[in-house]
Amino acid sequence: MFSLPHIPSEKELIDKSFRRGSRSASRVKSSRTGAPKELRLRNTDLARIQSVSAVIKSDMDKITKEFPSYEQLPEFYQRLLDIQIDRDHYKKSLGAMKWCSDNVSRLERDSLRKIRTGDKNPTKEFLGRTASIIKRISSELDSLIEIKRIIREFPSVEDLPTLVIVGYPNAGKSTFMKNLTGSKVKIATYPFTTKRILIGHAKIKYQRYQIIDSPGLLDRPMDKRNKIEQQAILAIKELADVVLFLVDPTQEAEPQLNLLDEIRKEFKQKIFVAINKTDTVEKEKVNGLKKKLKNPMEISALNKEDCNETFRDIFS
Ligand SMILES: Nc1nc2c(ncn2[C@@H]2O[C@H](COP(=O)(O)OP(=O)(O)OP(=O)(O)O)[C@@H](O)[C@H]2O)c(=O)[nH]1
Ligand SMILES: [Mg+2]
Repeated sequence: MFSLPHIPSEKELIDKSFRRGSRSASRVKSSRTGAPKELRLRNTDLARIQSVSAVIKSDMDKITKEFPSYEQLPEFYQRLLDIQIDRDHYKKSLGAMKWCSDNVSRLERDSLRKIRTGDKNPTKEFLGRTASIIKRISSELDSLIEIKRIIREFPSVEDLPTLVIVGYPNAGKSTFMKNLTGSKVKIATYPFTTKRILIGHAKIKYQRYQIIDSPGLLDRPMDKRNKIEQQAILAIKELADVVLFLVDPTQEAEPQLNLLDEIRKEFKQKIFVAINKTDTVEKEKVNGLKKKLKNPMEISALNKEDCNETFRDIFS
């Protein structure tokens, strides 16, 4: 979706640029120009400094130019990033790349001038100061590596009628998603298996629909919700045309009903409710739950046909 430049770590950048510097220096040193020794040594230092600097500037400038700025991201992705990182930190980290490039350029200019005017040889000092400039941006490089990982995992949202599947952890959301859309989502018996918004597609005749598997939500206040749950809230808020709320009859009913109430109050989209796992619980239990819900569907997400039918009911 976005082509993102390589972000080196502090160590990688120092190693890479210094290695390139050494290589250029030895090339000049061993070249048979017939020039006097002193001149050759001077050219060796020039070559080393210029190469080190070129590598750093090229990496930093590429990041500054190609890494999307926060403002360039579509709004939904900004919100998704907001959940996971501090946006000021994002801006500051990108700014640090330019700071590094500018400082290395300045240092290079000063050092080259010293070499040409025959002042005290500045090579060692140049290398030491360059390394400390890079060390100064170490945590910003790490942040950008993390931001890049997040951006790469962005779901690719399309402008299609969209169903968001929500519910308690372990309710069977991903199982439903997998059987409806064929997406290879992870399913497991432990809660919070799904950690981010995942997108799949299903069709009715020629119309494509976007189906979103969201992380589990717990019944607790919004400001207590973790980053994983917040993504589920964002999916409802920003992407859902309709919501499918799965109730898990093998788990305690009350917190799930509270959660359903909250979602009904908080969002204006139509919420469909299905009692899942009806293949595994007693009929009385399902009937007990049914009394507390208005006309819920009864399904087993393990059964593909149930998933297809639920989907068609929702969009009919
Ligand atoms: N018997 C039965 N088991 C089900 C059904 N649906 C899901 N499961 C099982 O319930 C467990 C949790 O399923 P998931 O699909 O991972 O649940 P989830 O809601 O995506 O869970 P999180 O991602 O952690 O929120 C798995 O062991 C599934 O096999 C069902 O209809 N019947
Ligand atoms: Mg899941």
